[in-house]
Amino acid sequence: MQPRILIVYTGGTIGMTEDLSTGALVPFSFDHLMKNVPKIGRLGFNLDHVEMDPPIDSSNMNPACWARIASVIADRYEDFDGFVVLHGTDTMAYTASALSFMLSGLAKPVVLTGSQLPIGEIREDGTENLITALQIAAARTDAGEPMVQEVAISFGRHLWRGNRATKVSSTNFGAFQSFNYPPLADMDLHIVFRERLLARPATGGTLAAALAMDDAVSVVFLYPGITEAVLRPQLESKAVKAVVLRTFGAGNAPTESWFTELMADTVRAGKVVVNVTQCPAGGVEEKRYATGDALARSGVVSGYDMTCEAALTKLMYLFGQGLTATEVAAAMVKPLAGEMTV
Ligand code: ASN
Repeated sequence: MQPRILIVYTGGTIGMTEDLSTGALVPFSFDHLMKNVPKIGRLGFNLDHVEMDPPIDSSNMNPACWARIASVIADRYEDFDGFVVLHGTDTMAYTASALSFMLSGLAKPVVLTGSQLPIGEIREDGTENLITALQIAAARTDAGEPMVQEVAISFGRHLWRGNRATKVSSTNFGAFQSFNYPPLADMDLHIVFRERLLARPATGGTLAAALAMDDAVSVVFLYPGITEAVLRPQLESKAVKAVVLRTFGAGNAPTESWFTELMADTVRAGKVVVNVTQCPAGGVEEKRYATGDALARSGVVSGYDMTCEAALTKLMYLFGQGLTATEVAAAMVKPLAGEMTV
């Protein structure tokens, strides 16, 4: 039987054209995109599509759009073997992370891809990325099971776990990297899957889509010279229930008393502070330095080796589930969808 794949088109460079009045790239229709990939028919797949109206540059992505993508996948889950989400690269890692939490029990591929140059230009990476993503979504194991049973990003020469990936280049055709988890597949002459690295749902897994995401979450990036006057209003804001604290190195932060007291005050006020390193690779080891230990003692929880994208969307998801701050803090240190190594 032909593989049945649903393409969810959200926008991004892959489907953009030039605005003749400004020369800037703007999102364009799915029909335009398809007209420029005539060889897609040669795959012999049974394709259908859903188009976000209007298609967007992914800088405009938000939790409401994530809920739309997740509900499309959940509503049509039984009708398709796999799902390809076409998405701008700028925030693709956030969407992949969010979907990985929102779609629990996933046992089919959800493959995000996009491109650095629009399909239809003379030189571009979109055609290959789209065709490869479709082939990955259709791939099966020897036992006939879907090869990929998680949310992944297929881009350039690699397939990445979605909630481990991060955008590393605005120009390179290999726009994504996952520093703390190896590629799930390498795409050269052949698509070679690393099967032992692929996630599998817990036994009896049935898909459950959680669409509520709580956006009362923020990111604070530390730097030498940060002051209490700058930081305290951000952490005391009533609009914020939780903060991803981007720390130095192995999870270190200043030990000046104003800082450690502010962290303790924030946690005492019932907020969740998650320690995630600014380093692209490696993670938080709280007890390695006194400067990290001080944070842990003030009640800040470790984000281990999570990306910022994963930590932020995990907080949104957990608060969206209606959990209390104590419950969220406890859940943050446990892997939900392969996003961390504890
Ligand atoms: N600005 C574009 C987007 O994220 C970038 C891209 O897709 N390459 O929608």
